[in-house]
Amino acid sequence: MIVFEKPKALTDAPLHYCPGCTHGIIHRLVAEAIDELGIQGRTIGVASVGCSVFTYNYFNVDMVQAAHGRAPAVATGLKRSDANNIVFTYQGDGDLAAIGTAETVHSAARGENITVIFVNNAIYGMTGGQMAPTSLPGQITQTSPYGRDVNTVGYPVKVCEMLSQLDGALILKELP
Ligand SMILES: Cc1ncc(C[n+]2csc(CCOP(=O)(O)OP(=O)(O)O)c2C)c(N)n1
Repeated sequence: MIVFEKPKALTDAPLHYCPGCTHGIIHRLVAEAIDELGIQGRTIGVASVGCSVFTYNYFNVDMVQAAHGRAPAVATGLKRSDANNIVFTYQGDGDLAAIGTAETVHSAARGENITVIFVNNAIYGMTGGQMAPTSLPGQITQTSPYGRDVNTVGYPVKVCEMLSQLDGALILKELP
């Protein structure tokens, strides 16, 4: 009897992530959900820019690479072109909450029927651990060696709380 195996929605490609990184675990959780829902054949993932830029090698579904921060805009097009598509993005906090803030907020405001996997590690990982909009007050990063000083750089952006205020994000639409 098989009690543990790799999800079908993951390829056999070896992961490139650093030891201790949680992207691999999160990939697995997403892949398990795709398997359980039986949607592998109609799922399209949108890879973003950041440590997880190579997700298109790891998910065993159709994948599209978006420019930095633009994954929700690409996902919008993929979903609207065929409502049968199940479309998800996979984005870090630098991608989603900094350069891609507009795409994040406006796709939610429009109530797009897409799934956004938000991997918030509170830094820019790929470029060396700089402060992100989500870095916590006092958090030490490469660009805040004495801790994030809210008096000079402001407070963290609370993305989920912010999006929860948008009517478009809250209206439940009928799924295809
Ligand atoms: C247009 C553009 N601006 C800046 C960069 C540099 N850059 C690459 S990844 C990244 C941030 C990645 O951070 P995050 O989205 O939090 O993902 P992580 O690497 O932490 O998983 C930045 C600023 C880029 N590649 N393209």
